[in-house]
Amino acid sequence: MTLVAGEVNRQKLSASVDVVIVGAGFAGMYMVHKCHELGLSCLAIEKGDDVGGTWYWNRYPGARCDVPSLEYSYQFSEELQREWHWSEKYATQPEILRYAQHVAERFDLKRDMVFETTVTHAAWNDDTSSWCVDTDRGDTVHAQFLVMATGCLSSANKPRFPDDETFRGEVYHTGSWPHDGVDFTGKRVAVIGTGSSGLQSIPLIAEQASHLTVFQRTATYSVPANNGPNDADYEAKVMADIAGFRARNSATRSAFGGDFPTNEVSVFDVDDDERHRMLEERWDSSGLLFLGAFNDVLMSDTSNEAVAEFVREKIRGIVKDPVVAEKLAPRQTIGCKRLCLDTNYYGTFNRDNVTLVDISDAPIDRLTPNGVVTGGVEYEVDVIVYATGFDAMTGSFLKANIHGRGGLPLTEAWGAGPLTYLGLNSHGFPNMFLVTGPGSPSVLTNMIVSIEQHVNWIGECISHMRNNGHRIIEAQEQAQADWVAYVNMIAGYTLFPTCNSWYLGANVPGKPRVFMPLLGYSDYVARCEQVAATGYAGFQLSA
Ligand code: N01
Repeated sequence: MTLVAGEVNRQKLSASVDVVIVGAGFAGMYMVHKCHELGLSCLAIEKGDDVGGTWYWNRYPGARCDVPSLEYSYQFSEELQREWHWSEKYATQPEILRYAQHVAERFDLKRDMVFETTVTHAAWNDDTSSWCVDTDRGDTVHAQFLVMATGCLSSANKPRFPDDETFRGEVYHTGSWPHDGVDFTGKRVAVIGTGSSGLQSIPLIAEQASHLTVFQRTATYSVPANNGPNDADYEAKVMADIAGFRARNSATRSAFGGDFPTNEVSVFDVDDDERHRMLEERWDSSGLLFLGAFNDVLMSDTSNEAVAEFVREKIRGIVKDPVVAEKLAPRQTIGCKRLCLDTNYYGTFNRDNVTLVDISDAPIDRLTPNGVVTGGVEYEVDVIVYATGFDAMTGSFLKANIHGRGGLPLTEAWGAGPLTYLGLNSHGFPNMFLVTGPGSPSVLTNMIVSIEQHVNWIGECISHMRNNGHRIIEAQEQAQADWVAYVNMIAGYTLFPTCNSWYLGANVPGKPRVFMPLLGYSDYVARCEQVAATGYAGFQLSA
């Protein structure tokens, strides 16, 4: 057990602090730092045995970030930015985890963290105006503020299949990977799921396994990562004006890629040759910003289809077997589900030891002791890898068993979908802040930028409360209703609601179908600043 924080911190679990923070990923870490800056006592409670959050759990082969490493890092400390060097354009999971550990050591964050501890219940007490937080170790800690820094993609979605308990082989989920890794050498492996995690792991598993069978329910659009070592000249240029670089990125809709803005031209403003040239240019170098080749890709069906067909043609060019290529060619709106970045994903299906099983029409019927049955065929395997994603954005909040005013369970308050104001607080849950909660741009942005913006806002809000004699803050019901309507209205202008994405909760059976993130980072930041500047309009502040 690596209880680096030591038993001293454990004693705090029976005490009172100003702020309890749930989670020690990038959000929880920065929240601890913010509390230190503001002189607030705090305690972060983390299930894992170290910091890192999503990068602690997702250790599957090939795991790496799809936002360029020079952007996927904290910006609160100039020194930190200058002293850390990323080795590749897109950082690997181990390197990002090392970065998280470095930050925790450098800013002495672990002195206010406890590990290997799970929050099992959090309840607001109206009499004391404080939160009472219980853990699986039997501790209870009291705090004025509860900050949920649990991450948007941290509650694994592991679908159940009939007779799945009978399978005799090894079973893994990409979002909860063994720390010692998995050796697939000589094994027959099944991967279920072809989202980002599947696409990153499939090429590497195929290199090791004796045979890999990929079960695909929905084909996925992916563009080449074109990864490689970080260019030292480019890094030097960025560092020469790091503040300007960060400001340009923060001024965009997604909080990254400020130096490669969306071309302000529609797909059909240019002729076929020019369109093709522009898409080729982005295909070769832009990663997720491929979709920024034109400004209406996610606004117009016909524009979207032109771009989608370009990618399908690429797939047909890469995959030698035309039947397999057609199965891999997605049909839904491009960008509606998160676009993926890959290294040799489609090409992996040219290997003799890889089979693609399309389960779009015939779902997995059941598991047997020896493998997976679909369409009446049993595929015998030694290992099953679930790359089936997450109960995104709400899963980890709801799992924490939170009860607000009058004992109101969060599961009930959010029964028809998450309700928040600014994605930061929910009516009925005073003094509870959500970091990158539903209703904020979160997963549609560079997450670290959004995390810092939220933590900064929360820190300023707490300071304001302290300076003005307020003890309680809570979103007003009407402001929250208006905000939820606004988030939906913005999504409704786009093609985002047209497919079964996890943004809509459509990947989890029974989850309410609601578009959860807000589109548009820079406008959102302006709104948050305006709310703060007008004395926290839309919130009820009381003594
Ligand atoms: O999960 P996903 P993920 N039977 O939900 C399939 C971030 N991320 O872990 O599309 C059969 O995207 C499901 O099928 P369908 C990133 O934001 C980032 O890959 O629902 N199949 C889908 O193919 C990403 O978007 C990085 O029809 C089932 C797959 O499982 C998010 O995390 C890396 C099924 C799940 O795909 C989630 O990615 C990794 C069932 N019952 C992740 N249930 C980078 O930074 C689900 N599926 C690069």
